[in-house]
Amino acid sequence: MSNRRTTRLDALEARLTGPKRIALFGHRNVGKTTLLAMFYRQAAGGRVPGVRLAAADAPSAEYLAEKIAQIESGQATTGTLAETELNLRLYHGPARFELIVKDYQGEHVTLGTDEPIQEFFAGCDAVLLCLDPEGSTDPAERRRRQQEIEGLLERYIERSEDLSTDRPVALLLTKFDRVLAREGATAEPTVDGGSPFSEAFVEKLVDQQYGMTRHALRQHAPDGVIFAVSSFGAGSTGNRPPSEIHPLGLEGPLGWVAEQLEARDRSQMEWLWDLAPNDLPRLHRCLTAYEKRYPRSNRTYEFRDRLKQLERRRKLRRLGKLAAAGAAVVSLAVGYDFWGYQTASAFERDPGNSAAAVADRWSGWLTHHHALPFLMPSYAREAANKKAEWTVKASDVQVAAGTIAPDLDARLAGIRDQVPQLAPAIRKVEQARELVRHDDRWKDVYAQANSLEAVDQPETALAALDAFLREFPDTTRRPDVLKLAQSLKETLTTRRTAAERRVVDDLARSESLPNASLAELIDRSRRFLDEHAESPYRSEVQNRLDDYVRKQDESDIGRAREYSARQPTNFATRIERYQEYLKAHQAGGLFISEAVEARDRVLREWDAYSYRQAYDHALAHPDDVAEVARRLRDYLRDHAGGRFADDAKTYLDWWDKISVPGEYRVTLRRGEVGEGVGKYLSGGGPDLGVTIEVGGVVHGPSPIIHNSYRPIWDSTFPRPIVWKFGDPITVRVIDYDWSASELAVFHSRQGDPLAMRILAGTIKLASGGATSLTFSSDFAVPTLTRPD
Ligand SMILES: Nc1nc2c(ncn2[C@@H]2O[C@H](COP(=O)(O)OP(=O)(O)OP(=O)(O)O)[C@@H](O)[C@H]2O)c(=O)[nH]1
Ligand SMILES: [Mg+2]
Repeated sequence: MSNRRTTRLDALEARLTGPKRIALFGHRNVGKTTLLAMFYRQAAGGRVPGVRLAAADAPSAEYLAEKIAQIESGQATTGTLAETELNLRLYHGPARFELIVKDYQGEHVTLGTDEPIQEFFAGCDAVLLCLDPEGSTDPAERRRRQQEIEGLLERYIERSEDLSTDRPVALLLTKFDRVLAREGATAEPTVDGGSPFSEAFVEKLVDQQYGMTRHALRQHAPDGVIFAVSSFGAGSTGNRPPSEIHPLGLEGPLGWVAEQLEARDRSQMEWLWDLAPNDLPRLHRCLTAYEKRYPRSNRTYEFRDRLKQLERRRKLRRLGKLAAAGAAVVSLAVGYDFWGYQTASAFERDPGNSAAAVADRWSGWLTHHHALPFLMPSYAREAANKKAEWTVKASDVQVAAGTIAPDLDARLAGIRDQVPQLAPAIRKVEQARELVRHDDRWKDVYAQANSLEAVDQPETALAALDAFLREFPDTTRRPDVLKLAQSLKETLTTRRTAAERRVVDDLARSESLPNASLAELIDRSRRFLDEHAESPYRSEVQNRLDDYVRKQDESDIGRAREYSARQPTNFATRIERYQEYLKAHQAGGLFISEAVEARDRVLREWDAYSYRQAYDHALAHPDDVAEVARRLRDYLRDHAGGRFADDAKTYLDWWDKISVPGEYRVTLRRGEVGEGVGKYLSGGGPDLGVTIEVGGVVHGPSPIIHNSYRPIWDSTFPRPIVWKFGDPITVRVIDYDWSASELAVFHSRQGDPLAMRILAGTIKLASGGATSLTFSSDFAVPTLTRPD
C-alpha cells in the first residue's frame, strides 16, 4: 500500500472516529461569541425542538455560562481576545456528536493574516460563515468581508478533487433583528418554531449585500444553505441585548449541522469501504465509532452486516488458500519421498557400497521423510525392512572385523521384534559375536594366569579361570583352563602348607615355654583346626590339642582334690570346687564321674557333720535343750532336705511346744510303800492316794486304794496337767486311813528344766521308806537318730 494512500486512509479514519470540528467563520464584531453562547443557552435549555447541546467538559461549561450571564445582565459582549476551544456534545434524534468549536478574535480572519485558527478551519467537518447584514454599510468593507470568505473557500476547493468545498457550508446572517427593526417586520417566531422570515426575502437580502459570496457558494457548495439568525430577538437597541431575550432562527443551523454531519459520515464510510475493502481492522475501528455515534441507525446495521460478510468471505478465502497450499505440500512431499526411495534403491543395488552405508541410506531416507508412513505406507514398510536387513548385514561385517558397537545387542533385539523373518540371520550374527567375545575373554584370562601377578596371587587368577568356565561352559578351551588351574592350585597348596607348618611350629614352641597357658594353646589349636580343614597337619595339631585338654583336665580336678584334702570342713567351698570343674568340662572331661561323686559325698559328709553338732551336744547335755534346738536349726538351714531333717523338725516342733504351757495326760499306774509306814491299827494296810503339784496347781488326790502296800491305780488324772519348760513338779503320797497324813514327798531336781520327765516313769520318793510310784504320760523327750 502506498504511503499516500495510507495517509489518506489515516486522515479518513481520523475524521470518522474523532470529534467533529465546526468552523464558525466571521469577522470581528459579527456576533460569533454571542451566537455560540445563545446556541448553548437555547439548545441546552430545551428551547430548540429535536436538538440538545451540552458542554463536554468543565472549562467549556464555565466559558459559556460566563458569556450567557453577561448577556442576560444586559451587557453587550466585548471583543474576544484569546482563542478558546469549546468541547460540546450535540444530540439530534438518535445521533450523538462530539463537537469541537473554537471562539477566537474575529480580527484573525482578516485577509493576509495567517493565524492558528486558519489551520483549524482547514481540517473542519462543517462551516458556518457568519455575515452581519448591517455591520458594514461601506461597499468596500463589505467586499473585504466577502473576500475573506472567498479566501477560505478557495483553500477548500484547492484541496478537493471535484472543485467543491468538500464539506457542508452554510451562510449565517447574524443580528437579523436589526434587519427586521429596519424593515419594520414582526419578529415573532412561527408556531412550528421555524424562522419568521421568508426565504425569498433573506435570499434577496444576501444577493443584494453579499452577492459575491452567494455566487461562490452556489458554484462550489450546491447543498449550502442560508440561515438568518438573531441572538437577541426583538427589542435590542443597537448592539445591546434587550431585557428579555428571545433568539430567532437558531434551530435551523443546529439541525442542519447534525444532518450534514451524518450524511457526510455515511458517505465517508462508503468511501472507506471503496478505498480499503480488505482493511478489516480499520473498517472495524471506524464502524465501532460510527455505531457509537448513531447507535440505532439503519445504516449502522447495514454496515455491520457488510463487515460480517466481509469477514466470512475473508475466512473462507483463507481456508481455501490453506487447503490449496496443503495439497501442494502433500504432492511435493510424495514426489520428494518417491524420489528419495528410488535413489536409496539405486544405492542399494550398487555393489561398491558397504552394508553399513546402505543401512545408513535407508535410515536417512526414513528419518528425513517424516510424512512417509501417512503418504506412502507400503514404501515406508519396505524401507524399514530394508533398513533392518542391511543393519543385520552390516553388524555381521562389523563382528567379523572385530569392531562391535556397544549397543549391538539392543539393536539386534529391536530388529528381531520388528522383522521376525530376520531372526536366523540375527542368530548367526549373535553366534559370531559370542565367539569373538569368547576369544577376547580367553585372551585376557590366559594372560592373567601367566602373569607375574598370578605368581603373587594365584587365587585371583584361579577365580578368573573359574569365572571363564562358568561363563562359557561349552568352551573348547576347557582342557587348557584345567591345566592352567591345576598348576596354579599346586602353587597355592605348596604355599599354604608352608604357612601352616609355621603355625604348627609356633604352637610347639609356645608349648615348651615354662609358663605356657594351656587355655591359650587350646584356643590356638582349635582355631587352626577350624581354619585349615584341609591341612595335612590336622592330626598333629589334633593330638596336641588332646594333650592340652587332658593336662588342663587333670590340673582342674587336681585343684578340687587338693582343696578337699586341705580344708575338710569347708564343705561348701569343697563342693564349689568340684562344681567348677564340672562347669568347665561340661562338654566332656576325664574326671566327670569323680567330680560328681565327690560332690555328693562331700554333701553327705557335710550333712552328717552338721547334724552331729546337735546330736553330740544333746548326748553330752541332755538338759540343754535350747542349745540343741539352736544347732538343729543351723543344720536345717544348710540341709533342708538332709538325711536328719525329719529328726530335726520333730525336735524343733517339740521344743516349740514345751516352751509355752501345754496340757499333758498323766496316768498313775501303781505304787509301793514300805511295810511299816501304815498307821497303827490301820487294819490291813494304809489307804493310799497321790497328789501332783505343778506350778502351784495341785492335781488329785488320785483314787484311794484301801489297805494296800502295793496299790494299783491305773487311773488317769481327770484334769490334764499344765506344764511348761522349767516348771518344777512335786509329788505327794498321802495315807487317808483315819485321817489324811503325808507319807512321802518327791520334789523334782532343783533346776531340772524337764521336770515333766518324772511323770513318765518310776520315781523313788526320798522319805517314806522304799516308796516308789510309777506313772505314764503323753509327754516324751524326742530321740535323735545316731549319725553314722
Ligand atoms: N442587535 C444585535 N446585536 C448583536 C447580536 N449579536 C451580537 N450583537 C452585538 O454585536 C456586538 C459584537 O458581538 P460579539 O458577539 O462580541 O462579536 P464577535 O464576532 O464575537 O466579535 P469578536 O470577538 O471581536 O470577533 C456586541 O456588542 C453584541 O452585543 C444580535 O443578534 N443583535
Ligand atoms: Mg467574540
